[in-house]
Amino acid sequence: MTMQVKDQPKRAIVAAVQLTSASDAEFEASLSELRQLAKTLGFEIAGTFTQKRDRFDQTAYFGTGKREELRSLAESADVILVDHEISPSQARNLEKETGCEVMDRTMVILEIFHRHARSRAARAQVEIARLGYMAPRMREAAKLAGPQGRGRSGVGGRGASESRTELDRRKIRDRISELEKELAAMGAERKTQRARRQERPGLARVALVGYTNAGKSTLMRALTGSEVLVANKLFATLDTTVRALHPESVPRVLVSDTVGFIKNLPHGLVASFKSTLDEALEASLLAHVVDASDPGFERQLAVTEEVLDEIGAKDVPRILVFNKIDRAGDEAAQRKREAALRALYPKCIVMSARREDDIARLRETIRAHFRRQLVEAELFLPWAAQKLRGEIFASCEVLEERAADDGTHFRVRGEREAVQRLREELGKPPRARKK
Ligand SMILES: Nc1nc2c(ncn2[C@@H]2O[C@H](COP(=O)(O)OP(=O)(O)OP(=O)(O)O)[C@@H](O)[C@H]2O)c(=O)[nH]1
Ligand SMILES: [Mg+2]
Repeated sequence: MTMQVKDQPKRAIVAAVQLTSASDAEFEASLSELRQLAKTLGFEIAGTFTQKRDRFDQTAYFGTGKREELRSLAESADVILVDHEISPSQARNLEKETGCEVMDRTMVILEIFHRHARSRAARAQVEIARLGYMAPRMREAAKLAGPQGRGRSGVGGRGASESRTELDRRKIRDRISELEKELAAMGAERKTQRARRQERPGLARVALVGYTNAGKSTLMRALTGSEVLVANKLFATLDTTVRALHPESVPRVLVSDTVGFIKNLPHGLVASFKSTLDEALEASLLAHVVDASDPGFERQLAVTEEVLDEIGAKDVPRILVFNKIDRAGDEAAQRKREAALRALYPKCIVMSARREDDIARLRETIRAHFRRQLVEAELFLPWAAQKLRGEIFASCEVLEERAADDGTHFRVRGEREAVQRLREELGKPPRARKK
């Protein structure tokens, strides 16, 4: 099985069985998403091929008669992309009958992740998921190759092919455990980095989460002035990045950009990206970004909520951000969409990442959320402890400063923890104080 795409764009047929349980709208939305995924991989769409059925054909996904039809259509194509996860034998049979390479939805997504993974951790995570996906398919390939490769007499053939499969299986298992060890080591490293971040005053963290291509990285850029990758591709981002909200304020807010979600995200990927998302889970606020211009936004929203649930982030407070409103048609259409969204989700933000004012409003909403968690306090800084002055200014907003005979009185506003830490530091006898 090859997953290589040559320089010449490959021509792909997007193919799917519409089960009786799938509504037309749902089915269409899923197909158009698969087309997007295919384009992300650089395929040229040669056509769409569908069949209504009450279940998948066990042998080759489509029914026998329909496969005849597909065969003639397939003559002008290189790849058939199937919009479901199909079994290794269904894929092999479909390949044999059509002469095209067959990739199912899972494989397409895995391939995109594979190409977009940059960091060591993301690469290892994707490889684990790919190996997990490939293992049963290699067995299938070996089963088919077995009798031919060993001659039809069958003497020793079956045994030989089985032991080869066994060997491959062991190799895959070993490789997976090797990668898992690497990841565990990287996890430990990340933990220290994280701990270091936590030591710093101002723990306010917001994570941008949401469906792929919703505009998370674009918002990350706009909010933090950083140069993260933005692309009109699915799964452009595979690593979590963390930057400070810009311009800085009290408390200092850290923003993280995360990997996007998609319908039927392969399970291997959910598991492997959990650690990346852990970073996001430490956020005390989630900004759930949704593409307001997508007619299927409700499905996107539901998928994201499901995954958040799955990774244990159900109870993290969140703001719902409907982005890309500028793409929802002309001004009247935009206003109408906005009103509809507000009626459905009264507390949501409706915006466009292309509008400065909207970005400013989002920034302010995030700040306000964290400001609400601030406390006001009186601090007294004796002359002998002036070294801590810088720390007060760094971790709190100073509302008032009054000099007295024995030191300085401050009225400050800051995070409860930051104020508490300063209090403790100031309460210590001079020699025990942090230098
Ligand atoms: N018209 C319009 N386009 C936008 C807006 N926000 C983002 N985009 C575009 O949408 C595409 C995807 O944006 P990204 O920021 O990469 O999306 P993402 O959510 O990070 O996507 P993944 O990393 O793939 O999960 C890019 O082409 C952006 O330029 C917006 O408000 N309006
Ligand atoms: Mg992104």
